[in-house]
Amino acid sequence: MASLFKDSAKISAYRDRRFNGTQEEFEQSLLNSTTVYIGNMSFYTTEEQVYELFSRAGEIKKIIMGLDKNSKTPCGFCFVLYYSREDTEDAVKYISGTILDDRPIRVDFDWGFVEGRQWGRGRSGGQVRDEYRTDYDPGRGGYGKLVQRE
Ligand code: GTA
Repeated sequence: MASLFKDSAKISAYRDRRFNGTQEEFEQSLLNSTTVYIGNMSFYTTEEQVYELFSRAGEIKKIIMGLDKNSKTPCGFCFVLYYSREDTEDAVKYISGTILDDRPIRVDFDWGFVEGRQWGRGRSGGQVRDEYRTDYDPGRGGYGKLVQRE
């Protein structure tokens, strides 16, 4: 069956500012990659839970948990690497928006894992979005870091 995901502009709204290449190379990577990014995870979700859910889409090569660069503890995202493109597309199609640890997770195509990408890029060590959040989210450390500093 022909792939439903032919146009990279439509398959991911995220642009990694640290991707070392042209826009065209970035888009090609998204279309061919066998890596997905999982967002909106609880800090308490384990690699075993991720494995259990994402192996429903196909055989997993590797899971890389996203970590706070200061505390080295999970900070609410991860990368799942599959062997096949079909399984990667199935993960985005069928698992995105499903509930893991009481939270709707977001599954996004990713250009590919390289060393260093497992660390949160926010000033406080976690993810950028957790710097600016103004809501109280007990699964992600309470209030956003800027609100906590006020
Ligand atoms: N494939 O959606 C994604 C994605 N995200 C959000 C992060 N990564 C992603 N990969 C894919 N799809 O390896 C990857 C990164 C990195 C790791 C940690 O996860 O490539 P990060 O989340 O700490 O930092 O990354 P990143 O990616 O640099 O964050 P970005 O794009 O600036 O902002 C993320 C969110 O924060 C967005 O929702 C944005 O709207 C919000 N945000 C950013 N700046 C502000 C601001 N000034 N005010 C309010 N909100 C802000």
